[in-house]
Amino acid sequence: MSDMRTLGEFIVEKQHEYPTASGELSSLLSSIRLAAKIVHREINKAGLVDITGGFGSENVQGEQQQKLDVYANEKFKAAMAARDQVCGVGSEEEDDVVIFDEAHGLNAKYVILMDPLDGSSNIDVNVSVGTIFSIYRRISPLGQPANLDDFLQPGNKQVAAGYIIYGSSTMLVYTTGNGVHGFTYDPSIGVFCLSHENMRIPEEGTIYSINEGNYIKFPQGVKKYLKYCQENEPEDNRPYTSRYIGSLVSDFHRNMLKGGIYLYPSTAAYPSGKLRLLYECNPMSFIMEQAGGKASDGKQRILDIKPTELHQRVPYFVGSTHMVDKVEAFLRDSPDQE
Ligand code: AHM
Ligand code: MG
Repeated sequence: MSDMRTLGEFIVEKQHEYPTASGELSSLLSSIRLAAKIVHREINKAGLVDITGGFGSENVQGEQQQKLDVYANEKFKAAMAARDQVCGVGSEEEDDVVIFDEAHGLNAKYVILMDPLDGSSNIDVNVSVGTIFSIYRRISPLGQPANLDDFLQPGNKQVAAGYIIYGSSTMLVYTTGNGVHGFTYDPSIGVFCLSHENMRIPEEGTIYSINEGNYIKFPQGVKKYLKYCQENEPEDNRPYTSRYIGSLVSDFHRNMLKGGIYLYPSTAAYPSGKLRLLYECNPMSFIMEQAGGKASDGKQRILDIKPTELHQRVPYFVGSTHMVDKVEAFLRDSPDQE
């Protein structure tokens, strides 16, 4: 039940907890809130107007872009460019980083990385999609254009991260490193209301989420872990339940609320995993750790990986701590031949 605090009020309230805060991050989060409302509106009319379907172009990873991918990318970029807090944007939908080198961009201290519309192939079939974002303080000096190094920082340097899920209701979930908070959008008044303060994931869960169609090429450790999930051990709540939407934000959100694990290991089509480190795995991992869960590439903490490329992919295991520990143990005990 909402306690009638809005996202805007909550952001201001939290800012007071940091005496040195200048308000720029708060203002940046407000820009995201605005773009989220616009994208929410567009997604909700996707079935009504001729806006769904392929856009005819491919993004840098060779995937077909949907119209709403492009729309969301433009809206989030425009919301960032219109204010003074962001000096550049990295996006799944942009081949290269976009640097804001006008006067206000030069003096802005944050960069943002985003997947403006993740899981967008689900829109045509009325399944939930999401926006994911990750915010860093720039490392290049103020007064100069930002550069790629500002974006290639490890995830443990994030100052904020969040996602918006456009589902049966639209929600915005974010962290600034002090817990995870969720806000549900009330479209009748155009406001995000606090609905999930201080979200925590159970340490142990009973849901596993993976695209089992790729099974044949999974690492041995993952195959063994899946068998473990399916074994009949009622005292241990096994067999677990399999749930896979194929939309990271939705699968993640459900697992965070109920307890579970999401896995995207290496596959035949994606030998390094499918998901992108900088704007999918890092922000989700920051949120997951802040909610008391764990995120790993199978061997190491996602947030400690030093990125080398903007669109880098990584195997991904995220969710309830004990479940991620378990899959790591299986991977350690059953290494694949290199
Ligand atoms: P996208 O960024 O091209 O939308 O791909 C990311 C999506 C995730 O949301 C989802 O978890 C995953 O890809 C599903 O992949 P698959 O269809 O291979 O199971
Ligand atoms: Mg994506």
